[in-house]
Amino acid sequence: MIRLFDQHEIRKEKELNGMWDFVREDNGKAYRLPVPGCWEQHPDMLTYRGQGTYRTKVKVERDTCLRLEFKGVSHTARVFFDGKEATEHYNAYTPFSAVIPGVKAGEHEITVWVDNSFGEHSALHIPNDYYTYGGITRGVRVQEISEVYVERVHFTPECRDGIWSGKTEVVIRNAGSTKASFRISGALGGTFAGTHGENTLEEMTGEVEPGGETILTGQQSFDGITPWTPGEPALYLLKVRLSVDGEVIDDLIERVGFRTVSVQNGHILLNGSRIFMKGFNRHEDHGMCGCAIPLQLMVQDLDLMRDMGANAVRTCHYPNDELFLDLCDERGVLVWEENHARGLDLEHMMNPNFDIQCENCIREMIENHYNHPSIVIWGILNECASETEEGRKKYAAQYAQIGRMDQSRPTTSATCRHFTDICLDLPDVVSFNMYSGWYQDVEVKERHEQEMDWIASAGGAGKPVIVSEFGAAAMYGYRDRGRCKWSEERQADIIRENLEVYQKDSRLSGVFLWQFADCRVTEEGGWFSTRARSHNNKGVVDEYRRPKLAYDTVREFYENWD
Ligand code: ADA
Repeated sequence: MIRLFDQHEIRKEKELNGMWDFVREDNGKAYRLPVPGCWEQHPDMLTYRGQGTYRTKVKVERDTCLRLEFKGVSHTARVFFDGKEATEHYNAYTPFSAVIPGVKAGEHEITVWVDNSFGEHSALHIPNDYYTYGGITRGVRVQEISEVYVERVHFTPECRDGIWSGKTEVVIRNAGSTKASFRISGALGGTFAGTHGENTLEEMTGEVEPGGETILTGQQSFDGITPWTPGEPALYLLKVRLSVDGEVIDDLIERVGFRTVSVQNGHILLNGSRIFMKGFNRHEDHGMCGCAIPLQLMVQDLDLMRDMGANAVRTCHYPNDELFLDLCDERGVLVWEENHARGLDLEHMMNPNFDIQCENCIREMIENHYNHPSIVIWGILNECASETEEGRKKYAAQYAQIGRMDQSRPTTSATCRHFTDICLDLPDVVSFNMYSGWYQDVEVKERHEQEMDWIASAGGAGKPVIVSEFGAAAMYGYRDRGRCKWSEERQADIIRENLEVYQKDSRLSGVFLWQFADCRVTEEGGWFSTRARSHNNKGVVDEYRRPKLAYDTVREFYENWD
């Protein structure tokens, strides 16, 4: 399963999830591997870092134009169709596609060369305090499209005096060789839970040059709308149809929610009402399947977070699988989604590939995830070099890119450059990571007040503030009546001491515990190579989702946060 709802009634598509042929590049050994999946799941490849090639066949019933879509390949892919290169892509965490016109009926081969190696070529996937797996790690689908087709639909809800309206932006592409005139029609139908009367979209017409794209934008009000809120996450299917010469030749269905997000007087507002995010940081990582997490285990994660009283999740430190975002939309979970970057100092940020790899990640994240009502804030550059002038230029450029693409959500970035950060004036929301009681043996409240005073003096005055990370480590199953560090008791104590302070601070707009589950880290290089078990052990559940004592501590606070 790639999405929780069908995205087409006209366009034919087929998921290519299943068993693919795979050959390791280092030793030529052949395997049959599941897609989606991580090659580290196979006992021969537990720590394999390198390259390999996946192969599968597709059968096409009629001459057509094909669109291949990959939701995630870790971390670099080169895609070939019948041996001819169709596209390439860097970054495990964003979707990409290839359009192949003029495909004849019959059987064809799709080949995907995959690389998860580190080096100068990779500015974002580097040895880090999480693991870069290898493989086709998210869903794959093949679609038969017309040469003139719907590339993307973005929906921006607005509310004035209680009347809901929306801007619908439709991108039409032309993979053919002749100019085409087209018509757009559509409707906004029934909520996820039930059915309201259909709101018909106002029709639009346009032309698109061969090899080009045309963007049409419509704005209209809608009747009988139920807003999307955490308590009642009403969703609507937005169906767009494309006609040429009077014939409907393509369509695209998106699922949207009517909600607005804004910042005002130091708070974050959803539909004009203040929200407080009680959240977890969650890596896409699981002891059973690495980063290729299936729906069942995504559901379990959200059930456990909800059981602890959480209402938010931060996709640390990269864009997440859309299937997970679909679940958050349906459950009313608030999402902080961020581009791919963790702890990159200035030397890493000056890698010649850094700017373009970040720019592509942000563009693909927003282009593909724009319509998810659960995403209420865009984050960038977790703990990167925001204390330097050169770093500031890059932060500013990335916030500007987000501003050009999406004015409907606030921005933030989690800093650890305490007292030295020179970028707090740039985002809409200021966020900081603080490990009082774990990395710093300090009095929590005193250190928190110092941080809040500094933020107000260093460009953050009047802005909402989020504690984006706090927590402590514990080895699952290690109990100690002395409550020593690494025991479950001490982890629960430190989390309690932090939550006691944050719960009393009405200035805050959210707290995100580090972290939901233990996750695998990279052994090569860096301070994290000393991590016990080659895992980041700060989860309140371990990598198999077995709860530690802190589970109940978090629940005690999150369930009773007024
Ligand atoms: C940082 C970082 C996290 C994780 C954490 C830790 O705040 O943002 O990714 O590495 O520290 O566990 O030390």
